[in-house]
Amino acid sequence: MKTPPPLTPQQVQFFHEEGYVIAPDVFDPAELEPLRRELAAAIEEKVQALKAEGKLTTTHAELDFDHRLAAIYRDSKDNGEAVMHHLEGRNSGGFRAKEMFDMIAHPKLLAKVASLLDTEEIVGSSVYRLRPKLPNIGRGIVPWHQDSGYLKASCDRDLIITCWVPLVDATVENGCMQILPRTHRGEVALHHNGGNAGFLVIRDGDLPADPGQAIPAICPRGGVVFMTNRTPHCSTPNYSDHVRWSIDLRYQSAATPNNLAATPATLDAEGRADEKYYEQAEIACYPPEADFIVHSKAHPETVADYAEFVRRRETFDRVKKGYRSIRDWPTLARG
Ligand SMILES: O=C(O)CCC(=O)C(=O)O
Repeated sequence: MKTPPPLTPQQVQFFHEEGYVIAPDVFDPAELEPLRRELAAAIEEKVQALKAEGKLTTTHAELDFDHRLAAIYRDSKDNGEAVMHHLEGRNSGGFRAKEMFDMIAHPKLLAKVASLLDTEEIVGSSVYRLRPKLPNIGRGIVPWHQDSGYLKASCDRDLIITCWVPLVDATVENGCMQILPRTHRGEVALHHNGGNAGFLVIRDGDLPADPGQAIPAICPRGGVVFMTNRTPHCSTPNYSDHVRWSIDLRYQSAATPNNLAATPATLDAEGRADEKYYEQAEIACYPPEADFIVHSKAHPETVADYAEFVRRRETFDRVKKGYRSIRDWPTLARG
């Protein structure tokens, strides 16, 4: 198969100077359809379960994927939350259907990531998220943060790339991200626990630049917003009538600390792994969630297929309770 094109040298330069780059045409929008269909099927599954339990009468089956969840939430906050929880927390750690993995491991995306990391040895992170941002509800609003705020401080100087992939056109109206450009080279800013919806937050005064300088990361369906782990970003409310569906995926060079070596030899009666496992998991920038090889020119036989991806994630979910806290941020003062 022909190797898909990397980012252009101009796009790579822009990324390193600005801390982000928006590539409008990474995918043919049709390539997002399998994931959109799978999500639509998962919504239908939960709607039918809620109906069978007598909690929901109007299923809104006539509405398309972009509108159905918004209507379910409008009718009943509890049902809307139940459906979102079903999607986001499916199998206790994020949506992990094959169609999601196919996006994470998509050759077109990995070719672009390789050009930003400047290596063909790429590790994918289980810290990927599905974000159904519903119209006019608060919990989709993500406060200012750098992804490094969630990662170990020892990885602050490493490059971990976030690929933000909208499944609908992302606009200012439906709450696309806001990005503070040219601010990714300094120290990681002070974050606080207890931001909106439980997210970490950088208070305006602790941001490396005036938030008024932020740019809206408008991105069409098929495009990708690439950001560094130290690029401050947030997202605003969705004022449209549809769900702003997106996924965010993370990648790093195989030379950056990871937990690939962590595979438990034994589990005790409480399901805890042996010490060696935790030591090897601890090395990673984000110890609790499984890293996996998504691309390797030197050792293609080590690249995880879907079964390996699921196996590693399930192992981590089973034994993850033993980790120390990732980062000791203070909590926002109330009042
Ligand atoms: O999707 C959003 O609104 C925010 C995404 C985000 O904060 C992230 O990908 O780190």
